Amino acid sequence: MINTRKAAVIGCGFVGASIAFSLMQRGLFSEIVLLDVDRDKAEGEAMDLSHGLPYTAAISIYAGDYDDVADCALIVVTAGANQKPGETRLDLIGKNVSILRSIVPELSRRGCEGILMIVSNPVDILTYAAWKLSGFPAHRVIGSGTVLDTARLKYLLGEHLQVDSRSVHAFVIGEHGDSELAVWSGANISGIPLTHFCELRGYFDHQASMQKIYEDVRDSAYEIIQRKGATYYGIAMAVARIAESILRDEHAVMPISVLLAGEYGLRDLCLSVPTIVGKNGAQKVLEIPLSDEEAAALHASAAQLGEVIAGLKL
Ligand code: 6V0
Repeated sequence: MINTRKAAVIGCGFVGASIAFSLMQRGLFSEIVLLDVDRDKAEGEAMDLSHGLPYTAAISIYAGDYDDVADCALIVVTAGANQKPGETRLDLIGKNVSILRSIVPELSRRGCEGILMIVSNPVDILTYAAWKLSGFPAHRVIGSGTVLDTARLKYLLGEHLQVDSRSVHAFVIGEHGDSELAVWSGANISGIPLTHFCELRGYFDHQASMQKIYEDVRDSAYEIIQRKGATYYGIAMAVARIAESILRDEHAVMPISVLLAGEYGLRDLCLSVPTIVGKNGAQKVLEIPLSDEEAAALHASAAQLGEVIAGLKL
């Protein structure tokens, strides 16, 4: 049986601890289990977070083991190595697939019925591996995907145009990584086509601006890691937002990483495309209109991920 008010975070490093903090602030769950191979780390984070409880809602946050995870409605996996300066996300595959192999069978063995959300990188590859290793239905295994990259795009466009980033409607799709793409053809500011809005603001150099903003989004993690060693607050808020849509069955449209089964002419790999997110996880993968150039970039991103997946022995 699922306890709809219970979540687990597996891996309590920078990202896992920040996610636990973010989930706690949103008050979505009444119980949060923290699990890490380094039990002391999980216990320390649980103690630290618990000391904030007098200022939030009544939540039980504790370090646990896989038996505690079994009935969770949401299981977030952040265990694994992070990028070191100069490393790409794809450089982490070997280490992180083997960590996933030690985690996912523990969940399957206990018949977990909650939504499994992968955050560790390379997130698309690990989401696919988690789906394969778990035997769970595909809609229950999702990755945080390009939800974070989409937030970065909205933020940078908001700054550029001096408009609230929540009024910016645009997606980053494809790999959460170097081959991702921005869907400029559908981007708009509360219904006003992007190029039209730019012109209202006195900007006419669309091509150059879009390229610069895309590169800044794509390279954000490298820039942050170079300065502070890791990225964690942005992803923590993105994960809490996905969790909220699952818990409240909101049917929000978000570019999570999902298994494709023919959408966009792609199959047997996970990558991010706009998807309706609700209590069953990925409720429906949406096929949005893409320009020819965007469709080609999505296929190139998929080809790169497909090659990596072909090399995995799952
Ligand atoms: P970190 O601070 O090194 O934390 C990793 C944690 O995982 C450590 O506490 C480890 O002890 C723990 N761990 C390792 N193996 C296991 C295991 N088998 N079971 C349980 N716990 C284990 O790394 P950080 O938190 O910075 O990053 C974690 C992962 O998130 C990395 O793969 C990052 O690349 C990835 N990120 C993904 C993002 C996204 O948008 N999807 C964004 C930022 C980071």
